[in-house]
Amino acid sequence: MAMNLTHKILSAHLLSGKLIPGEEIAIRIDQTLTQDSTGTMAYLQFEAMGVDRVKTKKSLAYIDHNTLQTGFENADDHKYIQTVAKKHGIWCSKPGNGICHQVQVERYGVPGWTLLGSDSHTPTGGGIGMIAIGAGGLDVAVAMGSGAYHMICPKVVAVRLTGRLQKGVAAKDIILEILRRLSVKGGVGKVMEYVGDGVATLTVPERATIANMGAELGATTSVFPSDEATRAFLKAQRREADFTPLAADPGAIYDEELTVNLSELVPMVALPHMPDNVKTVAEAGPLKVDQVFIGSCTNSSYQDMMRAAAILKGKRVHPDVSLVIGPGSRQVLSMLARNGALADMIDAGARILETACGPCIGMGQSPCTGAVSVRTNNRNFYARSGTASAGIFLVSCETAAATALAGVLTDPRTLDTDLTVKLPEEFLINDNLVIPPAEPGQEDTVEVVRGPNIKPFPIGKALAEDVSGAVLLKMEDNITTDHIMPSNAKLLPYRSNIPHLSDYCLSPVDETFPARAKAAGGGILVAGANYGQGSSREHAALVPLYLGIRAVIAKSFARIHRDNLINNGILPLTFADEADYDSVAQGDILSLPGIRAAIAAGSEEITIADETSGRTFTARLPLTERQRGMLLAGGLLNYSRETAN
Ligand code: MIC
Ligand code: SF4
Repeated sequence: MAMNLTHKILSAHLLSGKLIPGEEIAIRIDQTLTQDSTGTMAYLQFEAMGVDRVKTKKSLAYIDHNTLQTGFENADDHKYIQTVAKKHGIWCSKPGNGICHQVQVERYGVPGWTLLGSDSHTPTGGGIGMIAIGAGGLDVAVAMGSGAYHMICPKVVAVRLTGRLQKGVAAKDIILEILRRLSVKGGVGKVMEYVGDGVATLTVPERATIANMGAELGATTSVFPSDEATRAFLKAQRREADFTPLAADPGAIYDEELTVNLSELVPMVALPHMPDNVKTVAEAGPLKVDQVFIGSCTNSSYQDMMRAAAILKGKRVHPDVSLVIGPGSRQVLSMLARNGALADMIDAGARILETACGPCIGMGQSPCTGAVSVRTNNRNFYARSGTASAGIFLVSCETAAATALAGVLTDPRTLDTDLTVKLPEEFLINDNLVIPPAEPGQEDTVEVVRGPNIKPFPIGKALAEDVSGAVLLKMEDNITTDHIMPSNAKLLPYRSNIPHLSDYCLSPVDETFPARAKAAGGGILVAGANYGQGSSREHAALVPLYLGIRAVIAKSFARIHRDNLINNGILPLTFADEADYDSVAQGDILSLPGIRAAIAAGSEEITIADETSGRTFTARLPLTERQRGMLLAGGLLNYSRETAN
C-alpha cells in the first residue's frame, strides 16, 4: 500500500502496536534531547531509574534556557547537567552553543530518525525529515534508559503547499496562516506532513520554522520530506553522509488534507495572547511598537538573521523602539560576526543577546508596562514575557526588522531591500562547546555535582480506593502551562526545587491558589478545553502533585500535559457532556467513589458525585493498559519499578 512519510518512519521504528490512530504504539527512539529547564528534573528521574548508560544512538543535554546567572542556582544546575550527562553517555551542549532546536537541526538531526525531546518544540527536527516529538522529562528519561517511547498513534494530515512565497513573505507566515485556519487545538492527535510542489521552494531552516511552530497547533509533530534541499543543507554542515532521500509514496493515504497556496500569502501577525489569534499585518494596522525581538528557536537561523541584517543595514532603529537580537546558535553568531552582518545590526542600534532562549521565555528583556512587543518567537501567552500588562505580537524576521525601523507594525513588502539570502556552501563548523560523555566503562570516574538548589522531587502514591476533594479552581479554555507553572527570570532557576515553585502554581489565574491548595491539603481542578497547552514542562504536573491535586476534570487536554499528568499519577478526566462544566462551581466537593476499582476494571466512564449540589455527572477516562497501570501505581516511576520486578 502507498505509504505516507510519517508511517514509513514510524513503521521502521515500531516496537509494538499497530499504526491505527488512537491505538497505543511504542517506537524506538534514536536520539533524545533535553534542555536545562526540563533537564535537571529529567536527569534526577533518570538517576532514580538506576540505568548506567543511555540506550539511544545519541542523547544530548543542552543548556540554553536558564543562562541568566543572577544567583548560584542556574550555574549549579549547569554543573549538575554537565556531570550527570558525562557519567551516563550523554553529550552536553554548554551555554553559549545555542538553542537546542537550532543546534540539533544544524549539527545532529538525521532524516528518517526519531528524536524525543523534553521540550515542546522538539518537532523542529521535522524540518530535516525526522519524526521528532516533544514529551515530558520523565518520558525522555525512560526513552534514554530503554530506547523506547509509548504514544498514541496520531492521524496524519497532508499539508499540501503549492506555489512560491513572494518577496517579503516568509515561512513564518505559512505557519501563522495554518494556525489562523486550524487554531491552537487543530493539530491535537495529528502529525502535519508537508507535501506538494511548494515544499521544494523552502530551505531546511524555513521548513524548521514551520515544523517548530506546529507545536502551537497542538500537533504531535510535523514532518517534511528529505530532498535535494536537505542534502544541500547537510552537505554545507559537512554531514552529507547523514542524508537519505525520503518522501511519501505517490498516492499515499492521509486522514485529512489541507492546501496552502504560498503565492497568495501575505505577512501575518498573531495578536495577544494566543498564537492562533492571527490577522494579516495590513489588518492589524500601523500599531505603535515599544520593543522588537528577533530570535528564538522559531526564527534564528543564519538565513533569518541575514534577512534581518539586510533590512537593518545602513538604517537606524526607531528612537522609541528597543530592538534585541538573539542569534540561534554560536554557528550563526560567529558567521554573522565574520561576514559583517553583526556589525550592520549593531550599527543600526540593535542590542545583541547571547545565543539562548532569552526573551522568549521571559529570561530578561521584559518589556515596559503596557508595551507592544513584536517578536519572532512562537508563543505570546499571557504574562510569559515577564510583563503581564504587555502584549506580544508574533511575526516573521522580515516584519520584525521592518517594524523596528518604522516604529509601527510594518509590512516588509513595502521595503526595497534585496532579501535573497543563499544558504552558504559551507557553514562554519566548531563543536568545541559540546562535551563528549565518558567512554564506556569509565562512568565511575565521573562525580555528579549537586548544588544546594537541587531538592528531591515528589513521587505519586498508589491510587486510593476512593478519591474526593474540593474544586480548588475552575478555569477557562486554553489554560497554558505558563499559567499552571509560570516560568520567568525569577522562577526558572528553581526548576529543580518543586517546594519553591509550589508557591507560584496557577498564580496567573488566581494568586490565592497556592495558599488555598496548601490549606486544603490538595483537591481537584476543573478546566475548559485544551487544558495544559504549550510547554512540555513536567513541573505543571509535578507541582500540582506536590500540592495534593488528585484529579483534573477538563473539557479536553493538550497531549503532552495529559501524558505528564498520567506519568505522575494525577487523573485526567474529561466531561462526558460539556454542559456539566457549567454546573460545577469552584468550592464544590466532588467525590469519585470506587475510582480505583473502576480503573482496574477498565471502565472508561467514571461517575462523579457533586456533594455540594447533589448532582452526579459522568466523566470519561479512556486509558491504554499501560496508562491504567501507571495511574493505579501512582505514576510512571512506580509503574516501571513494579513491572521490572
Ligand atoms: C517553552 O517554550 O515554553 C519552553 C520553555 O521551551 C518549554 C520547556 C520548559 O518549560 O522548560 C517547552 O516548550 O516545552
Ligand atoms: Fe526556548 Fe522559546 Fe524555543 Fe522554548 S520556544 S525552546 S523558550 S526559544
